Amino acid sequence: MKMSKGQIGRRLLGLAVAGVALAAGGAAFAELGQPAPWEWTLQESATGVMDTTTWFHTLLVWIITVITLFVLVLLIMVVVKFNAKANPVPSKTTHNTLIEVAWTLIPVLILVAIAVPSFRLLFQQLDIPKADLTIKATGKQWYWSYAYPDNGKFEFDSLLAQDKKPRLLGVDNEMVVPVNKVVRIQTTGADVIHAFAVPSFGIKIDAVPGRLNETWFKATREGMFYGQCSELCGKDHAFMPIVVRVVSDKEYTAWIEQAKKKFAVNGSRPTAVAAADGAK
Ligand SMILES: [Cu+2]
Repeated sequence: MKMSKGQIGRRLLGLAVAGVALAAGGAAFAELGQPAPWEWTLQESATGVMDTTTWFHTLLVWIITVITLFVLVLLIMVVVKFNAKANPVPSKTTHNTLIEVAWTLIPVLILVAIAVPSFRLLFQQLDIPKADLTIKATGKQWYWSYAYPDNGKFEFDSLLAQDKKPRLLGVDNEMVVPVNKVVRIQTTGADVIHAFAVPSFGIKIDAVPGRLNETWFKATREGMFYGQCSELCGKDHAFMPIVVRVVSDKEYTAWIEQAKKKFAVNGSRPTAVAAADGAK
């Protein structure tokens, strides 16, 4: 099939319009705290670290786009201007000092421009501020356990709840934290390596048996935030979601009181199991 120039132009225009529409609609696909159908951007941010991560990501996309287009233009120029047909008598040029200095210096400057915000983000992630609250998240085959050593000293299990929405992300007992407080997460694996990750908070850290890794977040808005185990850990790797419920100070205090009673003695083990243990 042969297309006329007009047809090709119209097709390209159609593609461009579709691209712009998709880009404009991208924000609509993103949902706070959870993935959305056809989402192709990062999940909406709920912490300072994720704000910086999102900003840095956008910066890199722009830099890489400009570089790619620039190289494309150079390639086209080479093909059109410097082919054998256009140059029956080849040029004998071998050096051009100005260009050589430029193509060494400019990439160095670009790398420095990337390195500065990159290190700033790394420090923001790794330099953990004074924590208001510590939670220990233990990855197990295949669920998470959360311990609150500060208040109440209780621990409970968090298992996938098939009947809850969003599908494959809901759990029976979610981690609950207060809004605008620095939460330090200490994580370890009870059996194999798992990874604790919540995209909206910009955190992802391995939970390694025999070792305590830590990370932190300060959620700036209330709501439900979903994540998943992010290290292939066995057959039910896909079925051990992470759910963090961010609530007000008042709600948090109330929850702590409730949780202390609910999880204090027997953890979240079914009553029958606990009773059997007691009978031994
Ligand atoms: Cu896992």
